[in-house]
Amino acid sequence: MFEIEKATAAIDQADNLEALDALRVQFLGKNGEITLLLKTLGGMSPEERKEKGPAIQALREAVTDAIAARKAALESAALEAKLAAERLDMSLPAAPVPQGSVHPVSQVMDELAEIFADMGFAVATGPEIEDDWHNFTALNIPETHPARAMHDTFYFPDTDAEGRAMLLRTHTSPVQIRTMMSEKPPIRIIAPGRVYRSDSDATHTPMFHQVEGLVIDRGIHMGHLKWTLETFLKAFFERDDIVLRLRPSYFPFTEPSAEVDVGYAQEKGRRVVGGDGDAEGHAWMELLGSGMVNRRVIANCGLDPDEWQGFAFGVGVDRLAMLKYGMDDLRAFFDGDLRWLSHYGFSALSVPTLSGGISA
Ligand code: 2NM
Repeated sequence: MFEIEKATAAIDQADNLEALDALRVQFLGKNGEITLLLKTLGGMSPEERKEKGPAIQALREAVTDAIAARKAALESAALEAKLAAERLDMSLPAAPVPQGSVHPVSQVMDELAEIFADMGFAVATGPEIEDDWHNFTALNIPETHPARAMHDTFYFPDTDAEGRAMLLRTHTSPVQIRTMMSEKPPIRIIAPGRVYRSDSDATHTPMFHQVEGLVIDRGIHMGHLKWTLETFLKAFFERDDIVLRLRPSYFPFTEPSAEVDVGYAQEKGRRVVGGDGDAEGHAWMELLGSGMVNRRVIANCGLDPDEWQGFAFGVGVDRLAMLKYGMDDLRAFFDGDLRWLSHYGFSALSVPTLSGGISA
């Protein structure tokens, strides 16, 4: 005998949607208890049906309503639980906690781009696989010149389609050559990037990073060169007492050429850039190569050297990073040791800007 109180009690106690659906089948399914009651109406006399029919329909409605009410309650409880479980604490730091860091070489390259952008220089890039014309010949380093051997070049076994020897660039100067050939002066660029020389010991790695700068315009002279390097080094080392000494030197691609020394002091076993190299407790350290671009190089790029002059300079990025951030072993730069990277690396979020502090 079907009892509505027991049925609604069971429905109200169903503690999940599966249990509730099992009860719906039990009462209202094809062979459900109420369905069977409804089927008994067919065998009744019209009078009996008139009396029992509304009562059975009322049972069916009561069960249907109870199931709908329980279903709504269970669904809203499920939603509440889901919302509670998915609540985010907006005050927590981003998860997972960031573990990567910006390599000091990348950091210094970003700093260089920022400093030189402020002086109107664009960043230029070019291929690391070069031909010997762009890497040597255009730069006034002829076939037989000892400078070619000096650079300890990595050559490829085959030439390119034009029969030119292919190599890994030994400096970023071919980027300057390509820029002079494709852009109209005035030109103000820096070319940072990887360079390769067959050289390996405590202070030399076969791949290292260089940045070279080039200015081509009318009436450019060594005063522009010295001001540019002084302004750059003051911004990079974040101090005003940077003193430069330009020493006559020789490069085939510049004439005249100058080696640029910077004054430094020895503090707690490491070199700290700043001060007059001739002052007490100070000395000079060779830092950059530079000079006025050789008129033969300007002509090689299709420009008239009587109209256009320029200066160029080059410096090791890895060396700049070591001096500024105090590493003493160049080889560790390329070991990929996570302890070294987390010690010397920079946050990806601290982008160098002149307004915010170059390395703050
Ligand atoms: C240096 C030193 C001196 C240099 C010259 C040129 C170019 F393409 F304009 F001729 N690019 N870079 C240069 C001059 C590089 O590095 C030690």
